[in-house]
Amino acid sequence: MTGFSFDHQVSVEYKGGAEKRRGTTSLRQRPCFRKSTPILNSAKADVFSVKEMALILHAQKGNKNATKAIIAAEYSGVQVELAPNFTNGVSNKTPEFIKMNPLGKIPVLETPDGPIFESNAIARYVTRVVPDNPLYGSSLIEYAHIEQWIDFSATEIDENISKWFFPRIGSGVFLPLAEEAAISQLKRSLGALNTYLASNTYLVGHAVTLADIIMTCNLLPGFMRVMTKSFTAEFPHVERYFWTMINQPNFRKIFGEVKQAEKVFPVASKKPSEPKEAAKPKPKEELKKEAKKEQAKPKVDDGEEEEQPKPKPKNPLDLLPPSKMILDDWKRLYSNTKTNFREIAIKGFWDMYDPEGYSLWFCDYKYNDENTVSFVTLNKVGGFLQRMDLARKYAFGKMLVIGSEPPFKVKGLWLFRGQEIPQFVMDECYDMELYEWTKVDLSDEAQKERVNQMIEDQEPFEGEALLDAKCFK
Ligand SMILES: N[C@@H](CCC(=O)N[C@@H](CS)C(=O)NCC(=O)O)C(=O)O
Repeated sequence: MTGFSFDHQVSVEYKGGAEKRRGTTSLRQRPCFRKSTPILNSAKADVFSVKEMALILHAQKGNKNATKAIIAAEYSGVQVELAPNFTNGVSNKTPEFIKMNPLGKIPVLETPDGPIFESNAIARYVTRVVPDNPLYGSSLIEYAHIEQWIDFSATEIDENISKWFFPRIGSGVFLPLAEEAAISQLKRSLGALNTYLASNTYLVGHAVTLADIIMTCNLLPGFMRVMTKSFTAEFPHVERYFWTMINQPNFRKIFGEVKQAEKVFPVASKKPSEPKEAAKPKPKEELKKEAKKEQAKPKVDDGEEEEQPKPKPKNPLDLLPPSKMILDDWKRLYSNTKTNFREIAIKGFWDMYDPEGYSLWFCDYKYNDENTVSFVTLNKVGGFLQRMDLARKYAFGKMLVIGSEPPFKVKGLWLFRGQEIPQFVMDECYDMELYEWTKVDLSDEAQKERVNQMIEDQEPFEGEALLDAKCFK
């Protein structure tokens, strides 16, 4: 996987004692380190030698994973020096590097007792070089909680941000459904983190620990590349936490000024997920030539096996008994009716409606009191409709943003193929769980009338003005 680097003006090379020794890359050759020094439980002299000498970190400047150890070193007073002239994609493919990390991934830390790979392990080592380092807590339970949040940030935050961001920059295959799933998981994790941070300034105890350093480094690519303000607004405590951490002097020194993404990083032009046009069979000779070319191509350096396109499974909704209602006919009628909407479009809707083949649903946003800013609320609804793109063949929807003053209420009406909300929509569109869903009871005339009013976006709606009405068709 390609690394995330941030641009900053601050050098992360560590000076002090290390400055004089730049150019020497093997700590093992240095006289003040004994081989197999048991650093963690060692006599103080050994610990001091690590503090006085620079540990060599093999990574390019700005590598997000490497910064975990660099910031931990800043807090701990440990010297960490970047290996000179490190070039991503070159230095980490040399036999010397592969000996240190068989995967050839960055970062690697050289210690007097041998190399360490995996950035969290490296950051732990740098922290534990200092006995009783407060970054690692002051009791067994604090230590356990620090480990808990480090694991959470790796598996719930970093993992999902990476699945969102990396395919967009061409590292890995971009698959819209996979992205939706990653975003949905990320939202769930950020929601949990947000709840925790509502009553906690830091992840553990009352000061910065290694858990905060790793969490912040993992959140950084998200905030800088894909998580725009309209996305993070839903997690105000995570926002407050992130900006507090990023503005701590030890972070600022490394990251400089961080700016939040104004738009989600666009997908690189190559779209491997799109089905290719049915190609004519090619002559054998041409196929052979292509196979040769394919072998000669340099492999993408993400270390992953290339995914083979799989035949698309049929959507279960296509297997339902045919319906007399043709969704496109309804959508066309809706779009083309400019006057006498009640008489033409609404009447037409009920004439076409097939209660066996379709179902109608009201939705009600669960967190209306958070809709305090009009454009954020509108963006939220707009994003929802965009993400519903996957259901275009099977759904029609109307979303109302209600009220002339904040907090705005968001309510909607949806027509879905089948008798239930389609499972793939529930699974793939994370917005679904932000709404309360109620099936329309067609035997209740009041509910039918509410359907009419929503389709028509009649104003006032339930006694209030409409800020906006958006249609999904
Ligand atoms: N889990 C590893 C991830 C390391 C990683 O993915 N490194 C990227 C750069 S940030 C890399 O070396 N990519 C090159 C490759 O995949 O060959 C860690 O935290 O250290």
